[in-house]
Amino acid sequence: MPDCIFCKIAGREINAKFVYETDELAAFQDLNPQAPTHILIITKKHITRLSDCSQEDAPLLGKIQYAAKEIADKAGIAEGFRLVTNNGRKAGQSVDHLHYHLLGGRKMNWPPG
Ligand code: DGP
Repeated sequence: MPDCIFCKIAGREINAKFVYETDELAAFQDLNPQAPTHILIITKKHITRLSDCSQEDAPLLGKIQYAAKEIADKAGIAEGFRLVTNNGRKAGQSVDHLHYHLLGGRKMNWPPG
């Protein structure tokens, strides 16, 4: 998608601090961190939000979970982290490209608000 920030990051047109990459996924540090560790995991394929994925995307969605585990291990937060996607404006989504926030390094409260 030409005007998508995260497509541009995945295509290395915009700089980001990458921590993980495969053919299908990329992960980089959030510009506005909400925790000592705050990493965004994105699909390289442009999917606007989780609600817009199709059944054929299910294996890709599973790979995001495994990537989160690997990144959390490497970041030293395996004992306590949160993986969350904001789906739609009402849930706080501001960038219209599927992404998961991997947060850790501090106590996470519940409910999240
Ligand atoms: P959300 O509100 O769930 O759509 O999260 C979007 C996140 O993306 C937010 O935490 C800030 C981050 N973000 C926005 N623009 C950029 C950018 O250009 N670079 C990086 N690294 N993060 C960005």
